[in-house]
Amino acid sequence: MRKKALITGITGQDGYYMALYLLKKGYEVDGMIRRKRSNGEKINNVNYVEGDLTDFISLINLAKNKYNEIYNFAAQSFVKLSWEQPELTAEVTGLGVLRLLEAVRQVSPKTKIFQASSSEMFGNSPAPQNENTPFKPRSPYGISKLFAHWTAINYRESYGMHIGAAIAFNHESERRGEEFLTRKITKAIGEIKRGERQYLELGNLNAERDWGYAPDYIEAFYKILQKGGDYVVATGETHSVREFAEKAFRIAGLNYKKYIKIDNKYKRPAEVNHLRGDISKIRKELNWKSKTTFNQMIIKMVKNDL
Ligand code: NDP
Ligand code: GDR
Repeated sequence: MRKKALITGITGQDGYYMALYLLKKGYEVDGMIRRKRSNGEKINNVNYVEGDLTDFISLINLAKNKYNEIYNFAAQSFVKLSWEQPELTAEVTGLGVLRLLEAVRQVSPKTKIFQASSSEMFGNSPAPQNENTPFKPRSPYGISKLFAHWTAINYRESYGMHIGAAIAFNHESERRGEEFLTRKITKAIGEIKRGERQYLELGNLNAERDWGYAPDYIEAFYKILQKGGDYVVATGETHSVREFAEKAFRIAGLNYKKYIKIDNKYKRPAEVNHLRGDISKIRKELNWKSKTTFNQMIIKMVKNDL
């Protein structure tokens, strides 16, 4: 019999790639959306179902479908916004996960659940960060993700539920939301090239991130769910915001220094300065490492937006 999976956050970057991945493996895929819209982009062969992480009743009703697997990508995922909307962020990104786990526990406790945890939970803990690095989140988003992460661990330990969590470092793609740094840059490059804008305003250029390519990470997420447990998913390399901008503009034949202006409104009240994942565990236990290099990823993203 075909396995049946539910993907929350299907309208986001990771939900999209996970849907394609599971369909290719022969799964029956339900995608949770907040509200059905006739004009929204639809993925062929995904069955869209309504639900919201802030609404327990909708989650209970969905859990009654007794999915083999649930991939939880839904979240208020934009770190900067989490200072402006901390309560909403805690409600969705934190408590939302508790609701989902509890709904599954009550009506379908054998369902395997994947939780998308985040390197933002590490804050400024020294790099390289691995599964044993202390969590010191520095944003309402990071705090909410940490609540969700510990709740997932607690449901595993208290009720024996099968839960896999990726402590995922930044991953990007042509489908990355336009508010996030990498896509904001590549989209602006396209607009500058077409003469639609003259410059790009950014915040802190010195922050360093371990940026990987989202489609590579989907395979890791799938493997993590099959096995259960907590795994760092990263590339093991770090680059600064400045370096990303410099490379991306150069690929388009431009010098970033001529186009970037600093606007303090894009700076955060507290920054996570340096993230670099230690992927020893996932490499050894699940035989996974990312394939696409930093340069290859930037080229794909810039070309897509030109
Ligand atoms: P996106 O921001 O692209 O997608 C977020 C998704 O969550 C959207 O589909 C959105 O739906 C949905 N959503 C928001 N609020 C609710 C709600 N109340 N109920 C149900 N759905 C909701 O995120 P990504 O694809 O980039 O990331 C996927 C997950 O992985 C997120 O949980 C994120 O925090 C986490 N993560 C991401 C990393 C990354 O680098 N991309 C790294 C580490 C963790 P709608 O269209 O209706 O708004
Ligand atoms: P991040 O991603 O906060 O790491 O969270 P984002 O792309 O928003 O920021 C990356 C770094 O770039 C700096 N920065 C800017 N960021 C944005 N968005 N816009 C700007 O203008 C700008 N200028 C500089 C930021 O300060 C930061 O240091 C992402 C999300 O996907 C989370 O959901 C996920 O959990 C983490 O990655 C891991």
